Amino acid sequence: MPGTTTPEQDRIDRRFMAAAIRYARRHLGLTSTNPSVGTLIVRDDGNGPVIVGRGVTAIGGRPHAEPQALAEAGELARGATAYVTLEPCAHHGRTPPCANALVSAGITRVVGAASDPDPRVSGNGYAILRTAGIEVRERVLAAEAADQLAGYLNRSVNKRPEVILKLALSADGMIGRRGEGQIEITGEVARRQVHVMRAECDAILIGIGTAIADDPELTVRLPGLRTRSPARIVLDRLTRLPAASKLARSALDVPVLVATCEEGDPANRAELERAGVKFLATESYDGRVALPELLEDLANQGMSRIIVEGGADTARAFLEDGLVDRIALFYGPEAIGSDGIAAPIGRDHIPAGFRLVHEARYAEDGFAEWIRDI
Ligand code: AOF
Ligand code: ZN
Repeated sequence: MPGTTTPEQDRIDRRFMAAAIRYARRHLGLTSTNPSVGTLIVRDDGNGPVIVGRGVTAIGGRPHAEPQALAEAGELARGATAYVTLEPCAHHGRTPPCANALVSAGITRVVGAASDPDPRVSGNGYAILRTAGIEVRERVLAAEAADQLAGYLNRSVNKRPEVILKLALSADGMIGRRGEGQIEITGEVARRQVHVMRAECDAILIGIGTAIADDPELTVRLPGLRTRSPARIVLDRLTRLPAASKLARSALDVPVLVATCEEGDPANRAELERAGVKFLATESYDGRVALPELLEDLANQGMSRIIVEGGADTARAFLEDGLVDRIALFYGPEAIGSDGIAAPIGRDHIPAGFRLVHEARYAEDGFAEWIRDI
């Protein structure tokens, strides 16, 4: 009930919701079409609030977060508060609705963050709780939860994955040097952060120019996270990806999807297929792969978050089509000079409608991230 929360209760609610959001991050990128939701069961027996149950949507998307947290809490759930990063579900899927599970377990207060646009849930989850006499507080850290759930929310609302545009910029706003392929702009700590971002996505996407010039591997190479490499997608209208590329040679270990058009080279395609590369049939528009249709197909395959990692033309194409939802810029300390390839955007040239949500320093490098509302 708005207006009846004391400042002390508000402080507690924000603290535990922040913890629930951090907990939900564990399975970001691993829950397929389902969002990675976090639930904490918290009770206060007079000595301050204590977490007695935790749940995060299971890998693959089920079970949901709430029943897992309730199972851990057991009888301690009776009279406790549940913190949920997304409105609890109200529909009968493979399991009964989470809203009903919270009621049956004897939870007396529910604090929610993001609302669920899924028409089976939207408003109905909270209604089940209120009808059962549970006190419900909505929208605590709603913006923070929506930031984390952006992949799921985009897929539900816009029918396409969240597109994250990641660029590493030199001090003079360049992303590379002409004719030199991959050059080091940021240091090791920043590169590791990129690998964490990759691990939380369903696919990494690049243009064929970058695939040929840099011959990148595009995997997650952090200790303990090597199994978290998402699929690699190459925009390759004419099917030019070399069969000898690192991408093609590793296609049996980590999926490679080539978005190609009718005009693509059939002989090279056959060779790539033998190497295990998969193809996405796409339309061409204005001499390049039609991006809205491609994204729709990827959403239909269950993808919720795509990270676009280059090059400049691919970045520009996504920006021009208005298909970027999150901009993640890393800034190295050194300038490249006049033979550099200019980035289509920079710290001072962020398209309208985006707002700054994170800033960080990774050793010598800077980082900033912007999102726009869904
Ligand atoms: C929750 N808790 O942890 C998650 C929820 O196909 P189903 O039955 O798994 O339902 C998918 C929907 O459930 C999904 O669209 C979203 O509305 C909700 N996800 N809900 O109560 C959770 N992951
Ligand atoms: Zn549920």
